[in-house]
Amino acid sequence: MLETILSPKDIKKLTLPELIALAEETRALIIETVTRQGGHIASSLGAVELIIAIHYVLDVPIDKLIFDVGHQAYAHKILTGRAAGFHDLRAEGGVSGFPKMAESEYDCFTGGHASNAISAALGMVRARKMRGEKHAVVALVGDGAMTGGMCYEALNDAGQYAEPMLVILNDNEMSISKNVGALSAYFTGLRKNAVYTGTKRAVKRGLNFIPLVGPFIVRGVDFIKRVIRNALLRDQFFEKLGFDYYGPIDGHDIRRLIRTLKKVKDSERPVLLHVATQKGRGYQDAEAHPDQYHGLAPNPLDPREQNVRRTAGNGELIAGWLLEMADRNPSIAVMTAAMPLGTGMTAFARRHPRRFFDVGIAEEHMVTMAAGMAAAGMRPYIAVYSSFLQRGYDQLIHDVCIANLPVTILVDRGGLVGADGSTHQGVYDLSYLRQMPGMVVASPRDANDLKRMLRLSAHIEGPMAIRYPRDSEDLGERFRSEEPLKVGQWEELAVGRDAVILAVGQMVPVALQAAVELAAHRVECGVIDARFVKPLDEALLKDAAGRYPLIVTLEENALAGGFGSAALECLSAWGAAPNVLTLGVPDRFIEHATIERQRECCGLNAAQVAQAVLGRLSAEQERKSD
Ligand SMILES: Cc1ncc(C[n+]2csc(CCOP(=O)(O)OP(=O)(O)O)c2C)c(N)n1
Repeated sequence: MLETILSPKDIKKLTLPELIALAEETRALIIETVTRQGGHIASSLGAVELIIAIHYVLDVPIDKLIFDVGHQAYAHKILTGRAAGFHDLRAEGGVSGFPKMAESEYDCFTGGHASNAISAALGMVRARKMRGEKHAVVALVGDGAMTGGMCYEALNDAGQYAEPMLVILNDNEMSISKNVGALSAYFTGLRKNAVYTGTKRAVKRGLNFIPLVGPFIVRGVDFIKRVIRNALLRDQFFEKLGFDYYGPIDGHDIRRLIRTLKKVKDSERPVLLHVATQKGRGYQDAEAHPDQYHGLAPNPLDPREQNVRRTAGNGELIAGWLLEMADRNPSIAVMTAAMPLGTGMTAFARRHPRRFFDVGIAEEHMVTMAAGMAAAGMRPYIAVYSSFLQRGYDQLIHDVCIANLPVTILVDRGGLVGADGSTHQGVYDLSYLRQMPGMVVASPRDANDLKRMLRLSAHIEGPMAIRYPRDSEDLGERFRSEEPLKVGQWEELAVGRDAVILAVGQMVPVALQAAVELAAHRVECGVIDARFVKPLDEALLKDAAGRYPLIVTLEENALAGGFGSAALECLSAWGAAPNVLTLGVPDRFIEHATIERQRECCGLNAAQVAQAVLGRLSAEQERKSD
């Protein structure tokens, strides 16, 4: 049937049994594709019927459908003309893992980060009014995303604006892990209310069977139901915010979804429709372990195996060291914004449950909460992905740095991230973190250095960020050391003569490899591990500027404002003018592909770095001979 669905218009022609069959086919395609390509399987499986019903009732793309995060939108992609290309999901040049305006007219807003859909929807509602248009605007938001403060800023604003818009709360009681917080408990309470709704439905069905008078009684019951509903719901949270609340309804019952959506679609007021779904629906393993099946890495083999692999990485290593540090130091506490699994912190949470906090998808709150903790004498560690830490920029400056509080930020997924693509790249952190006075910014070349940085963090009397990728290359015995690190101290790993590469973090192995390749061209290239992006090792930089005719900076971070800029700023302050080549992520968004390919697109693999150095050296030679 999928082959006949070229656009949502084709869905509207289907009968209920056909819609149910379509859901099964869509689900099968998602399972088949994602277990091969990787991606957000459990969230997408939970939203299949909901998305079919939405497309059945609404008229997308005239009506606007905005997905929060967008990781649950695979069925939407499949049903909006992208089924044939779906096999390439998240691969280079293939369908993106998130809604993308550049990819399809059916994706009216680009997604990836959580809790922004209601704001975007309200923007569209206001645009609709100003432009005198008429169409529906729908935001589909998960209960996990509803732990993010932006949702409430938007609801507060939308409620008083009182223009029609529909917020669908897709409640599966899960964020990536079990959802947290008082509001999550409140939603669960509402779901339990469904018993009340279900009882009424059963009574109504029974009454309809009574000859002649039955239907009249039913109408009377409908009236009473409305009265009871209003009485019960009048003091509810969403109603107070200015939204009419409907639900909860079963998010896998297409008939019910269609009926309800038809009812609320033409409402003259803001409506919140609460839909109960099951994460991972239809895929046994994912239903049983929705957290582990939230996102899968590409694997043509067995998804279960990769889940074992999923938790191993720098985050897990850090959690192991940190829990030992916390055994000895009762001031250490760890927090995460809905990412205990991804950041590897579950082991810490198990060992020190009273000193571990999952705050929900609330990075801004988390940073300031850590500041509060530090101000009250604790040593908080924040475990966060680089791209999500962007949410806490002001809080870092205002709440952490100005008071110089000892908050350590474990910046995971620093650098290029692969299949998640442009919304998740961790390539801005070195730039924005190094702007902040007092912040120590460190990035380890391998796991051994990561451990040394973590140890150092315990002795720093101010904020420190340790930035690392999910996995680091093992550089082997030769580069291993247990010696305590000193803030701002770099290390010269290879001495050369013609050029030196100052490399940061995961670029150190690349620099070492590039130096080997350059040696084959009879270029003697030194390598310095610039493990502190702030403060710089000014003494070694000055020394290198005196010894080497060419200084190359190498980072998996935006060139704009990154480590290369820091080195140039320093050199220009001294009035020294050596030949400098800065290599890093260019000034454009890097789309989904493997990390290797993304590196190549940025000119950052070892062969390309070697070529760039050769190019610059020969250009220099030509200039001199002119
Ligand atoms: C700002 C931000 N922080 C963290 C994440 C990582 N993340 C992606 S999905 C998700 C959970 C979302 O839960 P929910 O909205 O309930 O959707 P579900 O997966 O349950 O369908 C999280 C924490 C993110 N995308 N954006």
